[in-house]
Amino acid sequence: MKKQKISMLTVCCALVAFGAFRVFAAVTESSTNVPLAIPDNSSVNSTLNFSVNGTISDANLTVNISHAWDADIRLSLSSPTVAAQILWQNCGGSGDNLTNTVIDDEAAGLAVCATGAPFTGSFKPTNGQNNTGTTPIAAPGSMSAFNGAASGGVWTLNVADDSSIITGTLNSWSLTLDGAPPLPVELMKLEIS
Ligand SMILES: [Ca+2]
Ligand SMILES: [Ca+2]
Ligand SMILES: [Ca+2]
Repeated sequence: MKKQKISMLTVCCALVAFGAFRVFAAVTESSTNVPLAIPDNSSVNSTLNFSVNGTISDANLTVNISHAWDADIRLSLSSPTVAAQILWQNCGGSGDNLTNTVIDDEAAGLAVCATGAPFTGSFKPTNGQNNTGTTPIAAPGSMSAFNGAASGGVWTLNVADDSSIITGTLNSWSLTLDGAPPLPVELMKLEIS
């Protein structure tokens, strides 16, 4: 009887550990709603249906954009329950593209916003500080605004172009979401009894 209890506990622990690993390690999912043209002096919405649901403890956004005048680009991200956060604006001057650009509150900020294209690496949300006077600067949002919210459902990335003549393409984007491992209810009951 004791042996049975111990082996039951082992199974429970293994299931809990497996469940935690399977569902709540950081999960990356990519938008299938790409590529999309970024219209001149306008914007486009791309969606990503995040299939794994949990409570977010950290959210990072990765984008790949072709654009021959980066200062035109403004990125805003909204989750199923969190309003749009402006994450990138007015950076890169006449430089080209955002290539594997990760927007991460835990990364360092850009020392200079006007240069640095194609911004490969991880950066805090930008505040467009070097473009003052040419374009309205909106209050920057944050990726941590998504912390505590549910991960599952349709997220929307709005890619805006704020100046005429040069256009671009949203090639791809993905979300990497992490969350605390909850214990499945049935396993908790077994452990208590
Ligand atoms: Ca601009
Ligand atoms: Ca982060
Ligand atoms: Ca443009």
